[in-house]
Amino acid sequence: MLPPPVLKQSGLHPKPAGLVLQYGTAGFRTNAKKLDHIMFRMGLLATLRSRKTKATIGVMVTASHNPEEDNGVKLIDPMGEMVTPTWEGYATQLANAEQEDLLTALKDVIEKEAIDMSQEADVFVGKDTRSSSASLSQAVMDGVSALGGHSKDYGLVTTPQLHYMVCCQNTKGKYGDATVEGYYSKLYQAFIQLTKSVLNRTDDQKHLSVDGANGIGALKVREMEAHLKKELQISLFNDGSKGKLNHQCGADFVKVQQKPPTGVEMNPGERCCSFDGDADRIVYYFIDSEGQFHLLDGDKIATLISTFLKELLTQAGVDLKMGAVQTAYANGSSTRYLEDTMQVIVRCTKTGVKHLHHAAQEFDIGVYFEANGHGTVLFSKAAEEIIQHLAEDANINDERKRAARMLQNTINVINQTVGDAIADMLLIEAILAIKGMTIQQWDSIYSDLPNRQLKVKVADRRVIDTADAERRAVSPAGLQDAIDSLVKKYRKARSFVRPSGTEDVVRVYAEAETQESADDLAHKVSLAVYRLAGGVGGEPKQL
Ligand code: G16
Repeated sequence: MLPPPVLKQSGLHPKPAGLVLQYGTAGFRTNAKKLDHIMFRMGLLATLRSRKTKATIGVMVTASHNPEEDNGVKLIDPMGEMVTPTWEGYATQLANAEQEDLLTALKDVIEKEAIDMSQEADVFVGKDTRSSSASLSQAVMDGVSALGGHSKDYGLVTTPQLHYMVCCQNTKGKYGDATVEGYYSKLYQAFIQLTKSVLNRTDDQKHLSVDGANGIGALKVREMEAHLKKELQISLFNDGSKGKLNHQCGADFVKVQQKPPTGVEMNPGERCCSFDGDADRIVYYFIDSEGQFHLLDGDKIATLISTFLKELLTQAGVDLKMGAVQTAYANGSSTRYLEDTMQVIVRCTKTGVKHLHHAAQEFDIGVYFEANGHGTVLFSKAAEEIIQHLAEDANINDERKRAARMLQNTINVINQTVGDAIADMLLIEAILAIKGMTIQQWDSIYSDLPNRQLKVKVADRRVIDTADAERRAVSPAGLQDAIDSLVKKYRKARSFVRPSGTEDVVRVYAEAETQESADDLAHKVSLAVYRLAGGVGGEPKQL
């Protein structure tokens, strides 16, 4: 029942005996040298998933924020969302089957899912700019063809662009045109519609500095610039022409280090933003007249977008249930602002957009953002229909109609399949223009509690198990008690630890009333992790 090429082809992409990899926060991710067999096998799996769903599946070769020498793979389900948990399990089984057991592992999935192997299979493949991505994406396509599927190679695209293509294809064009050109034109038109009523914007107001992290986002911003017809004037830095991917730049660096990236010219008060390595995250920042750095992360973005949407809903006179979804990393001030001041329902999920996306689907309008800048807005089908109906209603006043049309354009500018740095950037720029708001005014909506993120190396990070959306460590024994007693020593403090699903580290987060307290707490919690969870490479040092 399995086509003969599978065995032969898999021999060309052999698994190193004994190598075990876990499906992490966003797929498999490790040093690129260990990934050839994984890519081939994910090509096989995507082909099966396509047959099962009778739809096109996406495979993106990227390690996003990780260093250049790493790579990884993200699997995209028919509506552009992350692949379902059951299939993550199959991915792990296939990835870790020894060479001689691969056919059995494949047959097992085929049987469990009752897959009709005569069904057509289509897989869209994309890759980031890493030097290893070309051969690894070829390995994915080899996997697809070994099982008799068809692959379409989109080449260099951002992760969200590939999510978008998959969704367009499976909605038969309803979501948009499944081409890069179609993507730009949908986003651009919505952006222009949103901002067209804002008159007399100066060139300074239209200007934005973008740090492309020396990755795919930089290439795509260049491509899109022509479409923007100077309505947004971008100065692009870290465009990949000389610097190294994600090195001292990019959204993850800026967020974790809480400082500007290298290579970006910053003038006081000017808006700047950073993408990550596959352009699915964005953070904003500026320096003030005293040279102090201000970060506007995913939490501030969620607040800005939620405020905008809530105002439009009121103006349109429509009652839709709006909620915000965050993770444990969300700054305590942002949660308080959303709940107490904005009266928005807030949910907390585990790290990973797949979890946030799922929780956001419970609302008519779900705004989800991780503090690291990964997020988007989801509109339920019913909400979209209500908004469309209002926008076309001849019997409502101009103010309501205008607000309904703005909501429609917001739906069109945002990428509802996944967090998207380019789409989020256009929405943020449009909101700031419409509200006539400077980045300083946006920043002053609420003040972040000082916070610190650290990484601790341990022998096996799986010894740490968490509960309550990763806010409590249930193992190893004694760790949570140690964290609790440390937290009690600081005002307005909170801390948690969790194993990363993309890097071989344990992540530590702490926030407190002052930066000194947050730094001290993070350091002491890191020491507790090191001592109780098998730290390696020397005790963490005081900051
Ligand atoms: C991925 C996920 C994000 C997650 C991040 C860090 O981002 O898509 O949801 O926040 O990894 O995860 P962890 O803390 O488990 O390492 P990206 O942009 O690297 O794909």
